[in-house]
Amino acid sequence: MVKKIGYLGLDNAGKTSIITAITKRFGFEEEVSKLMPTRKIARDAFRFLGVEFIRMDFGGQSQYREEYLKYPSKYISGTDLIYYVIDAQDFNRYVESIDYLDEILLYLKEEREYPPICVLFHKFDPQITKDKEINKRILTLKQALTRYSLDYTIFFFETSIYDIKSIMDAFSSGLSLLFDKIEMISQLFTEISKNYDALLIALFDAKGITIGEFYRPHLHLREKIRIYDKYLEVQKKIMAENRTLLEFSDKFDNGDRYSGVVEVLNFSNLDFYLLFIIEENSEDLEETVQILDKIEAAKPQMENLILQLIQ
Ligand SMILES: Nc1nc2c(ncn2[C@@H]2O[C@H](COP(=O)(O)OP(=O)(O)O)[C@@H](O)[C@H]2O)c(=O)[nH]1
Ligand SMILES: [Mg+2]
Repeated sequence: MVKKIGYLGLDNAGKTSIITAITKRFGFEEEVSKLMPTRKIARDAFRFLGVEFIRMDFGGQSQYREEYLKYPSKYISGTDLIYYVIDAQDFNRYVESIDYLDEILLYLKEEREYPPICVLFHKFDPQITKDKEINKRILTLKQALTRYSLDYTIFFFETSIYDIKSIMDAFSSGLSLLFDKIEMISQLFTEISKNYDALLIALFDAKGITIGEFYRPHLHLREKIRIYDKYLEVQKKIMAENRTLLEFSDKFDNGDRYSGVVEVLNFSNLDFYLLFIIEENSEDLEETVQILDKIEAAKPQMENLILQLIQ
């Protein structure tokens, strides 16, 4: 069964930029800077865990919005997952945006359709994440939106195209809602992490969608982003050089070093990328190498879970 994903929100909210960032993951800045307003609905397809998805980017100009709401059964019905994008910087249009969401959900409720809704407070750029005003405004919006949580599973994310991790996290979290057993992967990683004192264990599909992850509690966002950027670099290298494994070592801003390994796993002709990160023991580098080797022992279990997930 093909699943349908809808990106909805006002014009200029950033929907097409988000989709472009997800599709490209690196080097999308130039393309994003040249985007034109989306005309009506732009569709594309992708596969995740063996399932085919149709992604619909609903142009948000008022004339299109009116059209979708006039013929909702033609446009909005049958969506399995909705990403609703709000330009968090555009305070003046918050009300307009909520009204639009309101109408969409009103229609869906009448039809007894209850897709999960991911609300993205977008353009939450790195340099304004600490800004009091925007945080206060977003919080107020979230409070207003909780009224939908009686009927809908609704999740909130702060995203920015200047933080690709925030985009991929929101996307992956949304998709994971459509796969029953997917949380077993993260649970397994939590178990494994106890044996190796890992900083991070993550599994991505070839397109960079997170299938499961474990982070050591209290690992700072700054460090997560640092590791993710490094991962993207390593994945790119693996693909360019046709490798199946790459070990690397890097340091955080505070000087602490970490070591990691990315391994390509292949099941049912699909490639998966396993990322494993530990702190480096500077006195005993041999120990670090041994731990990275030991992660191999956990692979059969992981393989088993992944095979259950692929549809
Ligand atoms: N500051 C900032 N601008 C963004 C971000 N995402 C998109 N934009 C800009 O917002 C504008 C509208 O983006 P677009 O993707 O076309 O919006 P759409 O109408 O919802 O598809 C463009 O000028 C983008 O460059 C973001 O995360 N931060
Ligand atoms: Mg657009």
